[in-house]
Amino acid sequence: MAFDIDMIKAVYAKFPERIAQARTVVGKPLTLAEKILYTHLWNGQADTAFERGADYVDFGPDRVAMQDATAQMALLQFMQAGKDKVAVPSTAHADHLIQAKIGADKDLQESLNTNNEVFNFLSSVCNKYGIGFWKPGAGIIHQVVLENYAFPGGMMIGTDSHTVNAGGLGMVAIGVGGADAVDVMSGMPWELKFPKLIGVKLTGKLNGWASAKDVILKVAGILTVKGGTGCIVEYFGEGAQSLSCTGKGTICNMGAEIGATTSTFGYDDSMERYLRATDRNDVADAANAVKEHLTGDAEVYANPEQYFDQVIEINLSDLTPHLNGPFTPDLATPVAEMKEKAVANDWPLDIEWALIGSCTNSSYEDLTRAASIVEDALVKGLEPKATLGINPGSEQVRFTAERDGLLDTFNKFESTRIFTNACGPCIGQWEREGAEKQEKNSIVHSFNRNFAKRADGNPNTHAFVASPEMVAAVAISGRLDFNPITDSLVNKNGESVQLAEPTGLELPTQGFDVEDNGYQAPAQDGSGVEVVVKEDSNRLQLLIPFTPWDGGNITNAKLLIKAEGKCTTDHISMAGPWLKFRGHLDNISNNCLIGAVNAFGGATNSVVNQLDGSKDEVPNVARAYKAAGVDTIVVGDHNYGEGSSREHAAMEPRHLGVRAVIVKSFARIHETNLKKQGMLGLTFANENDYDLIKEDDTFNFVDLSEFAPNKTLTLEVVHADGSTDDVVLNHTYNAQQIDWFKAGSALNLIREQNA
Ligand code: MIC
Ligand code: SF4
Repeated sequence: MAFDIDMIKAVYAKFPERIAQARTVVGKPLTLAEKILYTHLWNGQADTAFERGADYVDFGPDRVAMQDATAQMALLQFMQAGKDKVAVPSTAHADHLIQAKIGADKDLQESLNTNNEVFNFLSSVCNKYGIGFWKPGAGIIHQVVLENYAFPGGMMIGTDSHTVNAGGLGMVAIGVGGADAVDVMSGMPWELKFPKLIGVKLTGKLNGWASAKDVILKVAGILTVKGGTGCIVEYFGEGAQSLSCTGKGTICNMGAEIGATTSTFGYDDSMERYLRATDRNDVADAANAVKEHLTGDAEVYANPEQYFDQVIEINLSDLTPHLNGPFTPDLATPVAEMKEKAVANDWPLDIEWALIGSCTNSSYEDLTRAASIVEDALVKGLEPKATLGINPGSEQVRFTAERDGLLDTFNKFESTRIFTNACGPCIGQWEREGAEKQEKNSIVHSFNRNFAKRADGNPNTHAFVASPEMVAAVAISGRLDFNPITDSLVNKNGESVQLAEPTGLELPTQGFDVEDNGYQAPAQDGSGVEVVVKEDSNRLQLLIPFTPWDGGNITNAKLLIKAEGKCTTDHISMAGPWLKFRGHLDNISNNCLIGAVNAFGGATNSVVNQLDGSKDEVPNVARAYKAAGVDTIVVGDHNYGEGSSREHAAMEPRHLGVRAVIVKSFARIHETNLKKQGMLGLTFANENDYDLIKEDDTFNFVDLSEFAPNKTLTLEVVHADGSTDDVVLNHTYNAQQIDWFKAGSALNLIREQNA
């Protein structure tokens, strides 16, 4: 039986009427994304058609998901909201804080020892406020959500950018910062700019070495890391229906890498099979009863150009495996072209590590396809040249894979390491031997992100993203440029052999099984539960509200850093070793912008303190300005804040005295996080004005008292020689968001309202 089945039935009960009404106001057939959005309006029935990409709309999501590294901050904020219980079903998942080093059991025990305080905090907060808690080892948030909570036609938000994974089960699931989660858990509306819609028509059928992963690797190559910004991507067509449910999850998951608000697929047989296999006949039956509402209207899919803002068509029959990278997930290379491209770019060809896992590709099907390659290699007398590391997605997947002999197969390669059911190397929780030497090297993995330093902290590790079966093939060959379709390998008898095409099982033939899934249900009445945050803790710190706006202009501000090129949330607030401070704002602020490249000189974590001319690390300089009462600004390039939902990337600069972040363009979640935390997130009206900003400039806002929706702001830039430039700045704040700025943060406003 499914969790929260009554809630799901109640959602479906509203569908027929609300969708009919939405079709009337919109005046044409509806896409699936529109159906889900219009059925989840905070105000109930639609009475107006929203302008895509323009109107801010209040929604009422059905549920909230959080993971340990973001839940700490989300729940510290929720504790300030003055509520006794969460308003919608919510869960927290302990998955990010477990390091991969020796192997599952030892690593998990080590994590329990070192993160005990945080896990206890999460467990007790969840217990107190009615939140389901998935304990360390239970699995990666998005696999656990897909297995237990996602449902076709539902709307969910989650404090992790890959919440979008649940689109594989036909949801509109959106990654957000913790402050957004606090809104929904407090019973308030959740606001989103009505997204634009991209339709991806899939024809044909995957064959040979091509997999669902290659669909999104290709889409990423077409749309780039910012091509999906502000959009929902809806997949449809006979090709879409031919994909497994977890394969659809993989595609939706990596929609985060093109900046998409989310991605989704219409309800179909593959989803029904998955629901039934994961013990949710009740959800499948309920979904079947409203089936026509859980997919786009037929007219839409017949003439997509008339209904979507952009349409892409991919023929799955022609798709070949890809490797995306290094350093960015949109640098797509068909495997057949890798030889030439790698040599031309001087990418290291030898591979030492090949990693399978992450929320993107850790399903049962993924493991079976990768295992089929290993099995074939064993039969053909091949030994792996690289080490295979595997993180199963959930305890249910791991237990079943063990029962069915898949883990044994992987372990037949002596070097294989089976790590915990957790994020592990995907988020830098990987004690890779020798990484500190910072040698230039390449790795392949089935994860989604491959930003510099992300997996092992080494800036010279070139990480390439591929399907699990390709990762297995690369592990065996030890070569980045190995093309399993054409290349042969020499086995231990000196014979030349070729790997067979992968085969896999969509779902376990004997069904899933698990002994202890790692779930902790919350107390019925949590009022007596005590939540402990020790005053001297270096892991957890109660939040002190940010200072409200004083009504004046920000003047005499200094430049903390002008970041050049890619500046993702990994650059702004690095993960890996810093994850341990995610519940302690002051401590984690010591990683603020340490990965950003200084436009003046190209170094990282080295900026000039204009007060005394010295050079120091970014957080130190920020603290020096703050101590001297000098405001600061940060300047950045395109797609600033790409990647994660971590609101630390907004809270840290806020905590350290940064008042405005001014960039060429923002990634969606980060821009919202800045607004929520009472910061000014602004964009250059004229992109070239980025070039005007000098290291020793002084900045004066001149018209902040007139801060209003749809009205530009002006920044006076005073150069060291006394000359000035007026820079026009755009923003996307609506009236309520301006109130957040005025109050010092969105949370300050909630607190005022609940007082
Ligand atoms: C990631 O993949 O970058 C993370 C770690 O899951 C983040 C969340 C975080 O920073 O805690 C994300 O994707 O939102
Ligand atoms: Fe975890 Fe990696 Fe997925 Fe983020 S992308 S949730 S770190 S597995």
